[in-house]
Amino acid sequence: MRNEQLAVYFIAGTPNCPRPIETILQEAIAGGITMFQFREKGKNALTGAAKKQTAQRLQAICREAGIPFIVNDDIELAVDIGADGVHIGQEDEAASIVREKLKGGIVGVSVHTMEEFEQAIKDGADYVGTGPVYATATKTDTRPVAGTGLIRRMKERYPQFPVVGIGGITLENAEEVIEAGADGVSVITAISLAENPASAAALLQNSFL
Ligand code: TZP
Ligand code: MG
Repeated sequence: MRNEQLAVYFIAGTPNCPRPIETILQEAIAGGITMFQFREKGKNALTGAAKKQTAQRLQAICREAGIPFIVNDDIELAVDIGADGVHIGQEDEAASIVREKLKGGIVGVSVHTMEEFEQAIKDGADYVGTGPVYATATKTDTRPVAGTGLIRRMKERYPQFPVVGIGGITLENAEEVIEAGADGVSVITAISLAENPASAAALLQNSFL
């Protein structure tokens, strides 16, 4: 993958979306998102066949738009439908094992310390996500708010390695995350609950100017 593909990384599952997730994804793509992660979690999350069918519809939308379609956690689903990649946490299998199962797909890993970051690099991760950079209500079992300091240190030590910030990122603070050195911002709420997901995505892109 290229670092630029992380620029505006939209993450969503049906519980995050007040309108059909397919519609919101299409609007976000029109606004210029560079990558999408299907993260079907929490209350009323789809499972089984419904989850798979939704994943396949979203995958088709991403393919048409030429952006990577990444599946959160569910390695089996990712392999089953031939997703472009998976995103895993510290609780999941090592990136090296996941990479093997995925045969060439993108493997993203959530990290919260420099040690976890260096381990992810050793394990062959393609990119890491780190946060929560700011307070978020979207995920309740997060680590403490990290601010932008870790991103800064990570990119000082490994300038080329792709890093994306996550957690509480908005149109207002996205620039700060990029300024700290991140290759991009990953957001749920800032796009999924935006009145106009297309313009939200476009404004997030503007954080790079
Ligand atoms: N991991 C750390 S914070 C978070 C995840 C999945 C939630 C990000 O959601 P939002 O709405 O962009 O704060
Ligand atoms: Mg996880």
